[in-house]
Amino acid sequence: MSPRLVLVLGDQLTPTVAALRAADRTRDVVVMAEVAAETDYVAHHPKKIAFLFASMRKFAARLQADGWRVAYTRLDDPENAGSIGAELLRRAEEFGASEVLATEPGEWRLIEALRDHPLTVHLLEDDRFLCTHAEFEAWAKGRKALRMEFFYREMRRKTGLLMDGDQPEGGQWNYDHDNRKGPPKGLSGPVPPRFEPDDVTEEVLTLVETRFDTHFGDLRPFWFATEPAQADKALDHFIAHALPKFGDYQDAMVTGQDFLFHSVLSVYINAGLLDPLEVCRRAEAAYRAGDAPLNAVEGFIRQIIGWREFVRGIYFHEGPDYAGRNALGHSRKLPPVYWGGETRMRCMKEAVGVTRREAYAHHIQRLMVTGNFALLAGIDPGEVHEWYLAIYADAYEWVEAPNTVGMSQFADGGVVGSKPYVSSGNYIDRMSDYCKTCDYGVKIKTGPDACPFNLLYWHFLIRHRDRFSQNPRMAQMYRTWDRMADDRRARVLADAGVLLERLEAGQPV
Ligand code: FAD
Ligand code: DLZ
Ligand code: SF4
Repeated sequence: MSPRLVLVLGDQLTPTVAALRAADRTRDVVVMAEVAAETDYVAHHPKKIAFLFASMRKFAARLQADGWRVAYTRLDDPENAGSIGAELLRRAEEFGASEVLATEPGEWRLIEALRDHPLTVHLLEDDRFLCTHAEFEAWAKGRKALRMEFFYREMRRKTGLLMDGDQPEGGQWNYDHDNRKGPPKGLSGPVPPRFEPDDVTEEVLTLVETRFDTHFGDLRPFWFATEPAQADKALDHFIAHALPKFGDYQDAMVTGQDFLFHSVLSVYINAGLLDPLEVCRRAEAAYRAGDAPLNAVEGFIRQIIGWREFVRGIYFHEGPDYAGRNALGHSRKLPPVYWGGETRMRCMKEAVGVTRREAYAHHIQRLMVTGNFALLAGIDPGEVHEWYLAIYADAYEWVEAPNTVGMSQFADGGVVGSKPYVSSGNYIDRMSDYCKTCDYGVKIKTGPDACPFNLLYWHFLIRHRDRFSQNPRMAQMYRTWDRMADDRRARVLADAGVLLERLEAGQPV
């Protein structure tokens, strides 16, 4: 019997992934490939590429040790065919194979490439998620609006996580109202464990240093886990040191504190080094043992079995055109500040700074700083989407696009969220210490020193008045605007216009 090829992509590094489970190690050949088509379709952060290549190489070695035949192509292999599709063709010829077993990729782009491939590709559903495509469709059917909160309750029931019989632990499904604390002075969180690069990782770092030196982001110091045992240590460390405060300070932002009480586990979960359900079970065990409070553990579990599964469901439910949507018709170019360009805005400097250093920023930095600014300034959501997809180590389209195009930019017209996440500087001031050292004044509402969020907030609401003024959750803001004196309103809009012109001209703000 001729062998079949078993495709394992860079974010499918799970020994029990569907294609490996369906394969026969005495017959089939595992195909893994570092290819330019994947490294360059957006200019990924060098730390992300290094993390994936080092993890892929170690995963391949482990499969070989377990008795699999693995055809692994390195990026600098002279025979490298340059894309996943072309590598499959090359390996098919080499091994006399005509069929491929593949776990469904997390991007429509690759799904379509595999569906249209000249070899016979058997696409198997990726069952590393809690909710299957069929279950999501069944849940979504007949609903006017898809809302995370109701989906999340289904996932709690399905997994039994934090359940007390058929009731939610503690009597409430969601403890978010306890999770909105601003940071007290001097708040600092534990630093996630750092893993010294071994020889395999060092070799990758040298390769990435030479091949991707034009990509935005610092490669070194490189400290990510690149194998499951290390990722497991990172999980243990989070549960012991950060989880207890995760809830309280989930929305907080502090200068120089890159991680606060966040887990920094998405990079490992999304690539397959950690199992999401196991992560949740460990968090629940900490609660049951009395080591972490309910508001923290519920909040954390909600992010994983709620938001993470929900956005994935949306991505596949909405279809291949999703990432290209632009419901608000925004078209401005992404300004240089996103690539580290000069700025007077402390919050943007901090959020872009950690992104450059670590290929990471926590949720509120992504949503309420860089995302909020792009939305208020009317940046083309396609450009915003490409930025997030490129520069975060945890970014793959299935999770990044619904968060960016949907939650953050409202470019899906309200599929993910019922209202846009927009705020003036006030919110950032409440949740961070940034404004204290900013060149702009968060309390200043007009003029050259006015916080840009204050100006652009009103500009956004007014230019989209037709769409949002009837939204019950936004009506209050329109009433506030309507009560302002005419000359004040004219001044705000004129000053916002000046700011937008500066952005348009590529000048720093
Ligand atoms: P924690 O705060 O510790 O949260 C725990 C876990 O919950 C995360 O590891 C992650 O697996 C999950 N999670 C939390 N929020 C979300 C969410 N909204 N959607 C999906 N999973 C979530 N997350 C990604 O994994 N990849 C992305 O490309 C990505 N892009 C984003 C883009 C924008 C504009 C926004 C607003 C959010 C994005 N997120 C993305 C969601 C979230 O910001 C990250 O999952 C989180 O910051 C990862 O850091 P952490 O592991 O420390 O998370
Ligand atoms: C993100 C990425 C990068 C940078 N490089 C590779 C690669 O060389 N080979 C590979 O198999 N996968 C890579 N990936 C991950 C894929 O882009 C990812 O599997 C798809 O985007 C689907 O989620
Ligand atoms: Fe950001 Fe405005 Fe605060 Fe400055 S004043 S840090 S621009 S929110």
